[in-house]
Amino acid sequence: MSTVHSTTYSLLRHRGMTTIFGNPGSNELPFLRNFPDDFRYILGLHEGVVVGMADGYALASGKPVLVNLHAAAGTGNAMGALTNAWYSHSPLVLTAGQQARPLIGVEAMLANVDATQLPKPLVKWSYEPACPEDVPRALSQAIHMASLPARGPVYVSIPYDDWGHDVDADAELLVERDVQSAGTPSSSQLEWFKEHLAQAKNPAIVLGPEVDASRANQLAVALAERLSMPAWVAPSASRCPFPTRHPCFRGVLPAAISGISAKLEGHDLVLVIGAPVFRYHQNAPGRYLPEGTQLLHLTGDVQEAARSPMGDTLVGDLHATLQALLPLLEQSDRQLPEALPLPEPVPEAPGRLAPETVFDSLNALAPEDTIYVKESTSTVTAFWERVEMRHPGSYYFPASGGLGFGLPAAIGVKLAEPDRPVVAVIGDGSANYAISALWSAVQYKLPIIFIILKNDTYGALEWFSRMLNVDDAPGLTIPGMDFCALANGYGLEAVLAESREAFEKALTEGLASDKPLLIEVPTTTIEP
Ligand code: TPP
Repeated sequence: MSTVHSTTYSLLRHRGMTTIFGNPGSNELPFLRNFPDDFRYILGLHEGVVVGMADGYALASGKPVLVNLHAAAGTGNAMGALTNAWYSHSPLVLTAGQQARPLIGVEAMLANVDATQLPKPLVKWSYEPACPEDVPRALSQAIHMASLPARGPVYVSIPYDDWGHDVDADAELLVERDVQSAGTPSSSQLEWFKEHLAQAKNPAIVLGPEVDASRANQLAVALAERLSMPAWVAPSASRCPFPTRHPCFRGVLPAAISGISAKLEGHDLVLVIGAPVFRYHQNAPGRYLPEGTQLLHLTGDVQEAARSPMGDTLVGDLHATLQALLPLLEQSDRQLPEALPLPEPVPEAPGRLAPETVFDSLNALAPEDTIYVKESTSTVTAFWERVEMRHPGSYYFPASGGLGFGLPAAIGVKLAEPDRPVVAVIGDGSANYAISALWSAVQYKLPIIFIILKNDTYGALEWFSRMLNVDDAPGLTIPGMDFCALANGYGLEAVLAESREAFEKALTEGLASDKPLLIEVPTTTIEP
């Protein structure tokens, strides 16, 4: 007879979800009993790390991922990381072990009271099965909910006495169920889109993370070339949707209303693909768009579509829509934009390295298919200018700005993409939100290079404090940390690189190694 336990593992196996990220407690042990040989369990030492690793894995693999958390406390620890997973549309199937059913009502230790409320509003769906026999069906629903557009995290709370229950033969029907979505626009919708584009005299294109997630990068390039448009990356970029040395590439739009308006001045049409309109950050009010500019938007997310303050939106599958649209568009006779000039090296001075110098070395030495996981907030602009990214899936940044993503996400990315080099570029502030991820990198023998840019400050906050005229805020400097010692404490090799030569030597050795390496680089502070 099949049980909740055996049916669940069959379901996960059938969906290819054999890598499970977790941090266990007593409520989760019955699920982990007889853990099958064809599954792997990736342990994180804190639930922020667990969700960060799972997020990285889901982003790089494009597949739903099972996460096993411990009751309410584990869920609470995971919530910060969940802000990023929510905004990056990561299909995380979060499960949390619940107390045994008879003990929930009396609020025994580890009862997750009102469990389904706890992760809201950072999940698409939250559920606790009403009876043990419903657990496999609930997990099947969770997997499909997470995977269907717009993708996102879901949550299922499972009482631990459910796992041993028998299920009837029909539970097997769940295992092979397939649920698909289709989203190609109608011919009149395509015609409408085409007409707007054909009439534009000076269009620009703005590309968001969904382009990279749906692997529509080459279609975006073809569209930019077809209409000879400058191509911007949408503000607060969490992925790289467009090759950064392409002649059309213009960089990342600023994350402010007035800043975006200024950059888009002169364009009669702005076509936004696969991004919210827009993901602002600084409060710099102004007109949303320059006078006379029209905005056309394509997204797979109904919420993004509905909440935009301006423009006309088509909700559909990005890849399928672009594929259908391209053959309808004639080649523009406008001149292709000229490629941005390469940035000059910054003069080298004794003392700390400039982050720009670190990025120039990285750009020169890292293989072209390197995947960068970036979480150093003051160096975002410099990084985009200096490090070339050509291939889909080359860049991941916390999608909600919640720190603690970078170190664990790099681990998840490397587990999903073992054949590509993975370099994590992390600020000294950011690194501390999830420092125990280093342990997982060592234990699972993942050759990742962790570069810690140590400027001894919360650099981006120092910049913000100038913007907001707050010149007396405490708590913005973070001196006195030894990242090599921290790394060694988790069993990781580490190098302190205090010159360009030392950094390049360590990087070269790290790239050739089959073990993780941390490189601590004392750096100057720069403007974001
Ligand atoms: N807590 C979380 C979980 N997320 C945040 N974004 C912040 C606090 C606020 N915050 C934004 S940027 C920043 C902080 C603390 C500084 C990060 O410092 P660091 O990683 O050293 O990067 P730098 O800005 O110096 O490049």
